[in-house]
Amino acid sequence: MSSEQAGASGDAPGETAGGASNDTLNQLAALADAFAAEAAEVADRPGWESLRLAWLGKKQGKLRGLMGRMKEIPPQDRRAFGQGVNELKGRVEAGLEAIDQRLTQGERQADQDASRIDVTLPGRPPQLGSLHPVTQVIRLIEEIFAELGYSVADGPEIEDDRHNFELLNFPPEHPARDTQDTLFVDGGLLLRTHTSPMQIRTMLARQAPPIRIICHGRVYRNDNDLRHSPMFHQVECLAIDEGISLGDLKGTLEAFCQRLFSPETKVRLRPSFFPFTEPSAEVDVTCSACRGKGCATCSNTGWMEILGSGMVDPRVLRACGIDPARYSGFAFGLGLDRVAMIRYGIPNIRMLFDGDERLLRQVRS
Ligand code: 2U9
Repeated sequence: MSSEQAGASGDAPGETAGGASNDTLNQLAALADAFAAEAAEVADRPGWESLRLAWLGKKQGKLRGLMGRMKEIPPQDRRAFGQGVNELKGRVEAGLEAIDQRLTQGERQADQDASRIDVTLPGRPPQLGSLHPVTQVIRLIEEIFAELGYSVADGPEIEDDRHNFELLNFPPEHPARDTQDTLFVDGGLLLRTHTSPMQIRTMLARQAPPIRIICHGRVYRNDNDLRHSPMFHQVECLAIDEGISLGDLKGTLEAFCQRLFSPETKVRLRPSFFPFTEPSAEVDVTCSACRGKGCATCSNTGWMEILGSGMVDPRVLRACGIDPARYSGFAFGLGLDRVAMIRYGIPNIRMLFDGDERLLRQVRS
């Protein structure tokens, strides 16, 4: 009800159909306009609540005040006044309801906007696993030897004295059999101290050379200090055929080390002794960290001592059923953990076996 509506009743001036004076009804119409104007300003819930209290509030609501004025209205106008007030109340209630709906709709929309999934955002990448540095090194070594025509042989980690020592020409009193060096298990068995028994088993099982194999895996020694772990990893290479010479050993070592480290890598042999090879040699390679200049990895020598090698002792060949008059062979071995530490700059062997995932993230290939 606007002021024009209130005045457009067509009744006699100053009177309405119900008999209320125009002044009173004009006041109601002005209130309706005032409500409409205030309602248009409401932008949020607190504003809506203030408007409701101002108009419908039990203590200070404008409509309650109007009803309180009923006594001042002449009796003949009361009906029309009551109707007018009711109509205004209806408008106020409907107006408040409309604002409530508008606010609710806005709130729902805001909720939806806040929880909307942005399908254009990049997804979270899945956490990828990675291979342990020692596994990465052994995979590379397997690949290098596969290219050279070698296959991979396997064998048990729990061995007997015969395969681990006797057939490898360790004399009965050799100190490697001491409990200070070897970890024994029940039944006179032991944890293999090197990967060589796998070659012994391969030779015993095979009909005749040529043999070109590598063997790798865990080996165990009764050693536990800052530089040694009771379990570590080795790989060994064995080639047996007619006419195999020390030159073949050196050529294979060079080809292998240049693929494992870098094409510029140089190899040098120093005389040594192992029960299972004769002659035997320690093998040094130019330091891959400093390229031979001298650094902490090579103790400032420019060379890294990483392999042992030699021509397979004829007694080992004979013990495994291979005629040393017809066949000869070379063998060499190296520690995989040492290579992984050099390759990935890992300062302490413990870090390889601690199971700390941060190491794996740093050496992800
Ligand atoms: C057979 C005959 C000979 C394998 C060899 C070495 C020399 C050697 C060490 C290097 C570092 C082990 O991890 S390490 O401590 N290895 O020095 N290994 S010759 O000789 C064999 C193997 C099997 C039947």
